Amino acid sequence: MIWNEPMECMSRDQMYDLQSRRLRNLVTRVYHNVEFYRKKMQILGLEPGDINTVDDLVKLPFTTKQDLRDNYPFGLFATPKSEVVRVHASSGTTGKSTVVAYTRKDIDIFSEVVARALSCSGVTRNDTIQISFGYGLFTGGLGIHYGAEKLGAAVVPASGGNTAKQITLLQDFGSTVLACTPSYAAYLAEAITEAGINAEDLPLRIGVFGAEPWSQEMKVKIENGLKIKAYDIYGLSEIIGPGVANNCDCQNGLHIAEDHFIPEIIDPVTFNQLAPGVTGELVFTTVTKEAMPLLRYRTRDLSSLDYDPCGCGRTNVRMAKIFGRSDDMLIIRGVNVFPSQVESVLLEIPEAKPHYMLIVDRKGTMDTLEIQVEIDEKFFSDEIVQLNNIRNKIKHKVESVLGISVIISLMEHKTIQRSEGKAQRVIDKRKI
Ligand code: DLL
Repeated sequence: MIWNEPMECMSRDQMYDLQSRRLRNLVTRVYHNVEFYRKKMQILGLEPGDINTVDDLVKLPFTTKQDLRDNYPFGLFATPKSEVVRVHASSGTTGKSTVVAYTRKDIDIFSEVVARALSCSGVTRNDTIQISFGYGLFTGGLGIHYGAEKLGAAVVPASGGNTAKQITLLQDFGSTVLACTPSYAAYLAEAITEAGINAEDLPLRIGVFGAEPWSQEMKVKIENGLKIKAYDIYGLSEIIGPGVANNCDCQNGLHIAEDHFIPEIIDPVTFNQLAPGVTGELVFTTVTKEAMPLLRYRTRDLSSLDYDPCGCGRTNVRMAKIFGRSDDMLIIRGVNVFPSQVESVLLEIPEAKPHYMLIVDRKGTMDTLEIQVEIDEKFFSDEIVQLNNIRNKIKHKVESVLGISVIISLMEHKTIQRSEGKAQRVIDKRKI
């Protein structure tokens, strides 16, 4: 079902007009209400009247995570604090966390875009959705919660962790939809099998997974393990949280809620806009948010845009599945390596389980990449020859894709830490 047909299926011309109108309104609001934006625009010699259509976006300054940090906690608010009804924050592995805020209308928009995203994944009011994203400052739990309620589904607010309890809830409450990170879904699939439960006996039918990059091969492993159809939900706290974009049944990219978030793809070095189909950094301008709207926010996520009509009937632009962030990219002996590339190769190998770690180090002047990967118990053996064969097979495949030599360490069942939220899959000892 298409949740909001007028907004999701309008003509491209109508979308252009709507976005342009909303953009004009946004620029006027931030110019008058946020000193940070007024100053940035003044430096560029810009006044609100200079921005008339979406084509004028390129004149506007970018906003970065550093800008949010510099204005920590509340410096970018565009409304009085009394209008704010909720705040979220991202933990941030480096530096201070970034804070985001919502007015009541912002929460309505958040719920609306999540309801759309869930509908896009085939979720209906007849479903029971188990939300195993963390509840708290992270936007995953509460964000999906409000959207699922708006849709009318029955919400089981399980939050993250406590895997035994999650399985009991899946069984006893008959959850038909699971929302969590893909790495946790892979862990749950394994735990269900270990508990002697046949996934086919569970009513679960749909998975809504996101908050971290995951490969097509990981999707297949999870779908087979849980006997469900999996959908990709994308978002980031700075823009609103989950629900910025979602796959439809055609599974050919994620439709962006572009009446609220205008996307651009830029070259991260020249900052020029890139044409549809070309991969670059995703940038969003939030045209309807009240408390903390952002102009041209640089996400660091790498994707491309596709404006071609989609078989599902939605006309909203699609972004390609994110394969990584520019800051996730490892440079090993001068070669660019994305963890998701390694994941794709590993999970094509039947003996490999979806649990792995990349350990980057430096011996002398030489970078090294060790890939630790768990092997399915069925294939683990006391015979060194057999293990060597598996190791060589993996090494050969990975090296032919990455173009650099790697060290493969086969790991026994459960020796790699399982994740309940976003997985941490890289240890770069060069930085320690
Ligand atoms: O992860 C919001 C979210 C919650 C999205 C639940 C989906 C589901 P942050 O913690 O601010 O917000 O992290 C945002 O996570 O810039 C991407 O790098 C990454 N990310 C989010 N969704 C996806 C996805 C939430 N579907 C950052 N595929 C983003 C790949 C994703 N990466």
